[in-house]
Amino acid sequence: MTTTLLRSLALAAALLLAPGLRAHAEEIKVTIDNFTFSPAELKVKVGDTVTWTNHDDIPHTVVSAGKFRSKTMDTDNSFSFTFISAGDYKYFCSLHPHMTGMIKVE
Ligand SMILES: [Cu+2]
Repeated sequence: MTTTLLRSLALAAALLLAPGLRAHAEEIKVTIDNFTFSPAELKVKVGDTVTWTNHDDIPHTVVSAGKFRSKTMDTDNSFSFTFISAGDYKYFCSLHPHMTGMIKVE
């Protein structure tokens, strides 16, 4: 067996033993339009980054109590957060608390 092949096998074994580790985390987009987060509920994996972009012509925020808090986003402004632990993250707009969303991180 060649050294290269052995290295490949070792790498494959390491990947199999560490299913939680992924080479490429994803970037997921949530849009804010007409006072609505879309999609309102989202499933992502640990390590993924979610970016919210405000398409309304009035300001909004993205707040998850104790987890993350954006600045006030004017039109076309964005806020990103990388989820490093699993769980359900309910969030809302602090300026319009009836605007709610959920990120499920697994
Ligand atoms: Cu708002």
